[in-house]
Amino acid sequence: REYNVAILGATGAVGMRMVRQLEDSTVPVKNLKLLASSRSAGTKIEFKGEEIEVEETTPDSFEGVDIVLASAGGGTSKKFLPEAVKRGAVCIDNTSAYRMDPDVPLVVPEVNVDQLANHRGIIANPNCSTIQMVVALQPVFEKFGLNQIVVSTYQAASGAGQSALNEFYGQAQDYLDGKEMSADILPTKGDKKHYPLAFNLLPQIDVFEEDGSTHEEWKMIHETKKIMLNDMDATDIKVNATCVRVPVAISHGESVYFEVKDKSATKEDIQRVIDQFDGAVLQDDPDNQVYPQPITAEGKRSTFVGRIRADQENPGCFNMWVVADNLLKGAAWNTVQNAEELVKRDLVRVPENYYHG
Ligand code: A2P
Ligand code: 11C
Repeated sequence: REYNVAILGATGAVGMRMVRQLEDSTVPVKNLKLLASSRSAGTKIEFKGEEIEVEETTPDSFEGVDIVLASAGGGTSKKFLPEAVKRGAVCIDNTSAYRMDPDVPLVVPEVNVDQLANHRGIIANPNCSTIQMVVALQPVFEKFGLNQIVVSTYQAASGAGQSALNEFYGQAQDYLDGKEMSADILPTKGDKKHYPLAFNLLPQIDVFEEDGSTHEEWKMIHETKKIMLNDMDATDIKVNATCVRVPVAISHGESVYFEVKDKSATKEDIQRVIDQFDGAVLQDDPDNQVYPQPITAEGKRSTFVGRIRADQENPGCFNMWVVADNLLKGAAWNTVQNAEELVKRDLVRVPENYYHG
């Protein structure tokens, strides 16, 4: 069987990569529709040697579509995905719009691919910083159990979209030219003040919650629990996050500190289970200065792990450093990978009790 696929947000930083990841995937594509807003209707994008014209999205755009890959912002997903499901399309949504909905599986294939079978028309793709952390931790969790996770992130500008990345490049250029840097987007479009990222660090990703955490930190806590424990409020694993935007274009870094249940686990055990896990690549050789870096992770589908150390003062506790391309494993690839898994499992169909919103 071949599938009619639509990419919603095809002109964005993630959408453009979805086109490339789909081109290089096992999903048999009969026809590809590229959807965006009226701003970019008429733009042409190449897919498998053919130029495809970008169309303005309307509810009827989804007529005859089997699979939708969406990354055009939460509001756009809320507006159009129920329309797509109603018309028989299975949607994989890279926005945060449906992630915490109990009727929507939140899937990282290496961790909880079985959840795909429960879909009712919408599958959610987690936040980029959550995805790479759970890929690195899942083999540890499976073998040794986990009590708690404390993570600090070093997140790239591209996580905030193509326009934020362009703003960051402009700031760097202005700084080097001796001009004053301006900021209109970062740290986040949704807040009142804006600060330059170039030659700076911004300890704010997304808006603030009442308790002083940012929404990005909230997502890392609750998405991790939903993916690893199938319950967004589970207390079996405690999660604590601090999220920071760093002046890097692509690939997020994370310093992850964790405590396992099985205190007999050694550093070598942790290295071995990560090394053997699909989707994770161990780059951990301090003698030869081998460790993951954003510039070497960029363009790759894997999650890279290194700097694994046992905390000498706390038995069963470890540090590690995790890097992945936030636009690929953190977004476009994880979405296309979910589509591949749906196809493999013959799950590209909308059930009768489909998602109504
Ligand atoms: P457009 O190019 O027409 O603005 P990014 O996350 O990199 O900023 O990209 C956002 C993506 O979402 C773009 O493809 C953008 O299209 C698309 N988009 C934004 N708003 C809408 C909308 N209301 N309807 C459809 N697509 C939208
Ligand atoms: C960032 N992690 O780096 C965000 C981007 O919930 O899908 C992804 C937001 C999301 O800004």
